[in-house]
Parts: sequence; C-alpha cells; structure tokens
Amino acid sequence: MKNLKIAIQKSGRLNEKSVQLLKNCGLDFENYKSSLITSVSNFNLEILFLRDDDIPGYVEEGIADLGIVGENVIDETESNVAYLQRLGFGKCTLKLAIPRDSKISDLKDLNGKSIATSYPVILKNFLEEYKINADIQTISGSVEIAPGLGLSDAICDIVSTGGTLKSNGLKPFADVRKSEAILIAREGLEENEILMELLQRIQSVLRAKE
Ligand code: PRT
Ligand code: ZN
Repeated sequence: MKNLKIAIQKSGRLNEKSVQLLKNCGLDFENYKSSLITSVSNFNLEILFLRDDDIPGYVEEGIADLGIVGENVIDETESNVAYLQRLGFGKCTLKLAIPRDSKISDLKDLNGKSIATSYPVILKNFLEEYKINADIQTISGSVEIAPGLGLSDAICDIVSTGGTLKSNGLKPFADVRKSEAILIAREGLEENEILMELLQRIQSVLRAKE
C-alpha cells in the first residue's frame, strides 16, 4: 500500500507534542532535526517537517495527505481541508487586547480605530460579523508592542497565559476564537485504510489521557 505523508511543525510550539503523539501511537521514526522528511519504519507513513503556516496549503494541494496544525492557522489560510480530530494540545485563544488605560469598553468602540494583528483574515471576518469598521494593520510578529509604539489602538493576537499582554501594558478585551492543534486531511482521504488505522491509534492515545 502507498505510504501516506503527514506534515507536522518543524520547530516551535507544536513540534514536540506532535512528535510525541505519533510516538505514543507506536510509530518508530528518527526525529532528524535537519531533514525535511523522515520515514516511519513500522507503519506506512512518512513525516514532513514544515513551517506551520505552510501545512494547510500542502494538505489542501495533496503534497501531504495529513497535517497537524493549529486551528487558527487553518482559518487564517482559509484552506479547504477535512477536520479529523482535535488533539488537546497547543490550546490558546485569539483575543482582542487594548492598553490598560484605554477608553475602549465595548466592541462598537473599535469603529474607526486601528488594530494590529498577524491574523488579518480571521480579524476581518470577525469585524464583519459584528459590523465594525476598523483599520486592520497587518504585522508579522511582536504585535504586542504596536499600541506602545503608537501604531495601533488595539491588537488581535494569540494569548495563552496572558503574561505577554500584561508585560506590554495590555489587557484582554474580547475573545475572537479559541484554537488547539488538530489533525487535518486532504479532502477525499477519509476512507483510506492507513488513515483509519492511524486515527484509531490517535483516538486511543487521547482516551488514555482523559
Ligand atoms: O516557525 P513556524 O512558522 O512554524 O512557527 P510560528 O512561530 O508561526 O508558531 P509557534 O510555534 O509560535 O506557534 C504554533 C501554534 O501554537 C500557533 O499557531 C497556535 O496555534 C499555538 N499556540 C499556543 C501559540 C501560543 N499558544 C502562544 N502563546 N502560538 C503563539 N503564542 C504566542 C503569541 O503569539 C504571543 O506572542 O505566545 C505569546 C503569548 O503567550 P502568553 O502565554 O504570554 O499569553
Ligand atoms: Zn508560523
């Protein structure tokens, strides 16, 4: 049977737990940090190590069959992939946050204001849903410093402990979406036997953790 390819994050917050999950499923592979691809010796699977932002696109285009990535990244890239299983790690919330002394107190106060984010697509959809007309400033990192630099009135960024907001003089204001790591597949793969076996193993690992 033809091997499936699963894309996981090469390095970053989801890498270690993605590798651990696959190992807990009984898959035997070398976790070569330097290579882009490794094969599993006891299962019909190859593992691709990628930037998380690239994973939904690789899966949508069928370059990879499966992927493990944050739901926030799938939403931001608006990829057309099948959601198979939430994995219980990488939990965070995309939040709107404002300076501690800000006068903004209601979502509608964001009208006419500027919001810095690395998630312009999710933010645009959220603002449209609440009929808010704000100026989205897209920046790729260190979003939390934007209000302090006078670049924006608010930010929209990932929060987990809240420590980063606090140390930048910001406070959370509204939740935009919750996220965790999820197993995705390319459309049409659902009945594949290798996938079904892998999914069963993943689900029993998750059940054992409950
Ligand atoms: O290199 P690559 O592109 O693959 O990685 P990356 O730098 O884009 O992503 P990475 O590794 O930082 O995060 C991968 C995924 O982890 C994200 O897409 C989320 O789904 C999830 N995740 C969970 C988080 C966090 N928690 C998190 N706290 N992603 C980012 N953060 C950042 C956040 O951006 C902010 O700067 O941590 C800071 C806030 O953390 P607290 O604990 O201070 O609130
Ligand atoms: Zn990334």
